[in-house]
Amino acid sequence: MKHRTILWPVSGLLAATVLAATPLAYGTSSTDTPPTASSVSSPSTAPTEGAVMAHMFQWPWDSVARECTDFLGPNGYDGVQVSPPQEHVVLQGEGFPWWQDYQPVSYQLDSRRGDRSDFSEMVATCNEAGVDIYVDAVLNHMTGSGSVESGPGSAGSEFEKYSYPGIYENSDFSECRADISNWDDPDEIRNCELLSLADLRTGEEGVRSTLTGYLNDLIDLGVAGFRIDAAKHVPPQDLEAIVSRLDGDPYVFQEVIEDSAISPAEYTGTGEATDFAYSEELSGTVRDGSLAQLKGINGTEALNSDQATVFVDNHDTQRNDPTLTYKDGDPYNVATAFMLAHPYGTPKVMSSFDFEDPESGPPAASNGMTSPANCEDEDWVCEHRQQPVAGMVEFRSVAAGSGVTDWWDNGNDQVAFGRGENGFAVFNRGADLSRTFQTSLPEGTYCDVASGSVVDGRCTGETYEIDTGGVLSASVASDSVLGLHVGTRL
Ligand code: ARE
Ligand code: CA
Repeated sequence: MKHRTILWPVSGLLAATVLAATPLAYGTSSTDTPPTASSVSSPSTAPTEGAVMAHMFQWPWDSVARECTDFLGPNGYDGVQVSPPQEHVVLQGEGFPWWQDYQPVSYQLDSRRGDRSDFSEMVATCNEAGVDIYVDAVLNHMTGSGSVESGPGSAGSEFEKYSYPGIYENSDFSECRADISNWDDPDEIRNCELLSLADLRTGEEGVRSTLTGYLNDLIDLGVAGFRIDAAKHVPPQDLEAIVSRLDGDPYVFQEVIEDSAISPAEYTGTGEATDFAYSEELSGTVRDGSLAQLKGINGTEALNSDQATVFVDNHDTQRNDPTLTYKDGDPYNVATAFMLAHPYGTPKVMSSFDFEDPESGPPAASNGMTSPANCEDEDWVCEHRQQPVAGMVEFRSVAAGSGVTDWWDNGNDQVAFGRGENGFAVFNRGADLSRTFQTSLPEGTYCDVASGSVVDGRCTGETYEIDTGGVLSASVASDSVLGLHVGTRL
């Protein structure tokens, strides 16, 4: 895997020292660990093992910057996926739906979330807080057919479908000008139109260099990586050609929804791929309460752990699929905490705006500019701040390098497992649970990170004792989580 730095297992003591000294961030622990494995390059921007990103869906740039400083950095989040920053269509007649942003008009950084200088300041502020920025990059297409088929876009540019003055002309778009209809045919999926969106000829040199120019401009501003939107609809060799020309070694993860025609494995030469099978299995199993079935969960067969980007829900599935979301409350937090505790994939925590209508956009001014986001405002859900979620971010980092140990389950709706000497967690979708667990943790008093954190040397949540034999006696309420790790041994 080219885009991943494998770090040496961090011992509990060392991890605790690192935690005490600095907020967790990409690269901060690399100076304290032996060299990276020789089979991979060592890009400074790639996530370390144990890294966690948050998807700050539709958050404006100023607000992301503040959240990086106030919460994401101090709580150990390593990166943020931000919504598309490029100029997009403005669909006033439809009430500025969130999805207008996925119809690029130009690559000027001027969107409903702010302009180029707001974007650039956000990147700098987040980087300062130890948080990387990953941009949702829409490379497959430009605008579609719909209520608005001509400009101006969010930066004022004029356009029509297949004509974007100074950027692309008619001949830059695929010959097929019809929607994908045969989803068993990879050529159609890649060379016809997804949702009527003008499909770029990504095999063409001019198109490739325009896309590379856009991404390199973002890298120049300090962006550390990209989510490649609709990657399944771009031939893998085209993405490989585009990404190979990028400056530095950005972290790349590609949105590929496995189907009968296309496997995410076709994309792993370029970066990670989204693991939708993992999401379905985790979300479905936790929803049904059958947690014991999660033993050994490892997502789609086509991807290894270090090739997979994992999540409980994303901005599409939370609207369209029978998946757990913030609307499910505690069980949703159990699912997210499990994902963070379990060593598979690179996890992404969803952070949403509250919605009833799946089409509606985030809170906005009358001109369509997104209103500031903050976690005191109930329009913004802030899943990333929920204690069982936020607390497990640090757990994942401390546990990096240790596999699953001491697995226990009741055959049904209660499970527990450790991460060697570094951590131990319990997940309960059943009745209140009281019992003893065998762990591999060193003796001591621990702060439960699912219920609180250590502030000025004191635990704001529950504390638990581990005896000399590693035994833990614990009570874990229904639909809750317990998380102990050596970074919060008191
Ligand atoms: C909107 C309207 C359309 C209209 C279009 C153009 O809804 O009716 O034709 O505009 O005017 C988002 C929204 C879309 C929106 C689009 C552009 O979700 O509703 O269209 O923005 O504004 C497939 C792709 C996958 C894609 C999903 C949505 O493979 O890549 O469809 N996901 C990404 C993003 C989306 C985004 C886009 C791509 C477009 O995450 O948010 O769309 O940039 C099976 C198949 C999958 C298929 C899935 C869902 O699982 O295997 O391939 O995903 O069903 O249909
Ligand atoms: Ca395409």
